[in-house]
Amino acid sequence: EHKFWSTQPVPQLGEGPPEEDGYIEPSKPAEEVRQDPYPLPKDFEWSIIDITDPIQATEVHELLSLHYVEDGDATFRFKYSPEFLQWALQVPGYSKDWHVGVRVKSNKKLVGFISGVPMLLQVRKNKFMSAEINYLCVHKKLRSKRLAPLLIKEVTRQIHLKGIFQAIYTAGVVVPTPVSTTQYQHRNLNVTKLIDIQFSFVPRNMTLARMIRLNQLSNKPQLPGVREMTEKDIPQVTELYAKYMERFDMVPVMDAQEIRHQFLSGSGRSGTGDKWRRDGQVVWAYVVEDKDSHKITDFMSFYSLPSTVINHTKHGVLEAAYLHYYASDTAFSENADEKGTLKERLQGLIGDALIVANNAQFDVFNALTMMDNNLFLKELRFAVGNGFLNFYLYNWRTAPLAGMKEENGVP
Ligand code: YNC
Ligand code: MG
Repeated sequence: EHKFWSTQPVPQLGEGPPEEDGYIEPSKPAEEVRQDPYPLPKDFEWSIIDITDPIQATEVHELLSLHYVEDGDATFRFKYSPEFLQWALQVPGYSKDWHVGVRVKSNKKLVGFISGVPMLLQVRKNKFMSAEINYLCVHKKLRSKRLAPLLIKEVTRQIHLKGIFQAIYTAGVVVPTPVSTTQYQHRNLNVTKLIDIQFSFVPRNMTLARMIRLNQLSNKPQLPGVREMTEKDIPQVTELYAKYMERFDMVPVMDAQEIRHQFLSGSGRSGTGDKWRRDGQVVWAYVVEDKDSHKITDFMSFYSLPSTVINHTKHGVLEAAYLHYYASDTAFSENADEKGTLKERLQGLIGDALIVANNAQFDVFNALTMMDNNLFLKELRFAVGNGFLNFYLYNWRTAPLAGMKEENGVP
């Protein structure tokens, strides 16, 4: 069935849960890793991409803009900006060698890509270095020629050469074997445009006017003490992130430098301009500061990932914000009662994310059915989409992970 995946160190479909968590095949010393690149068909060549170079970042952007992930009926296609790709691929400790391109030999055109970045991952009781794999893409004219397995094997080789033998990745498609499956949820912001481009529909027994009114948001964030995150917040956010993430079974472990990168980098931050949006801004991060103690009690963030609206005359782009990390000390603070339950608190916190995103002119706010998101998705008027996102681990066995925290048992 799966000619490629059946040869790889991943749990095969139908395999039961393991007795114990652990690797599938052992690590090996760098000398025992294959030293030369896998051979490509004769018209193509490997090309390590220098993503710091704006020209090469633009080449990857252009490949993905035309050939990357589309929704089920080919109405929308992700349009990652060059700034986004630079942000996502230049995480602290990244290796240029893990940004692997395929070019046409004769004219050097970029026709294939895959990337890895390092990530310290905690899966249940185990913490290990891994590579996060993303942006696997092959030009539409070169599909079904088994180039994808070559890209995967080549990036795997590069990662092995750096002494890392586990990976994490997500995909809309099902291959052997998801460790967790989540669904996209969408919160309409610009209702009129979303209806125009047939992203959303006016339900029976509803009018456009009523739909607009129901989705109306305040013009300013509501939680007392909410403000944009700054450099000074990094130590407290790092600590709050670590503590909050203990609630979940699979999480990236981040030090202060990585927290800075995730929340305070991405172009446009140092620029002046619009309070809610700056040119080329990729990520938005807000904290809540307690007015008496000046402690950071909560934070939330989202990033900008537009999609091309395929074949639409009026609207070329869907401006989408995606929920990134968030945390609240309500989950474990002793006087949590004063602030209400975690459910109430997250509704306020993510509600403010919606307000900030709306002010920054996003059309829609997306989230996945994971983490504590079931505590606010329905109340904040998110609606289930038709896209799934499967999570995968390479060379690591663990029992299936729950998509979301159960509502029961949450303080
Ligand atoms: C996919 N998305 O099953 P079998 S997500 C994994 N993830 O193998 P060919 C995929 N495997 O079943 P095409 C996959 N898509 O025969 C396909 N496959 O064993 C498998 N689309 O290869 C597939 N981007 O070259 C089959 O297929 C084999 O020409 C077929 O190319 C596929 O980034 C693709 O959706 C996806 O650009 C490149 O369709 C192409 O169709 C395309 O004949 C649009 O390949 C864009 C798109 C994928 C987004 C993503 C995560 C990728 C993870 C890859 C796996 C990483 C493993 C860990 C490596 C590091 C290990 C360490 C240490
Ligand atoms: Mg192919």
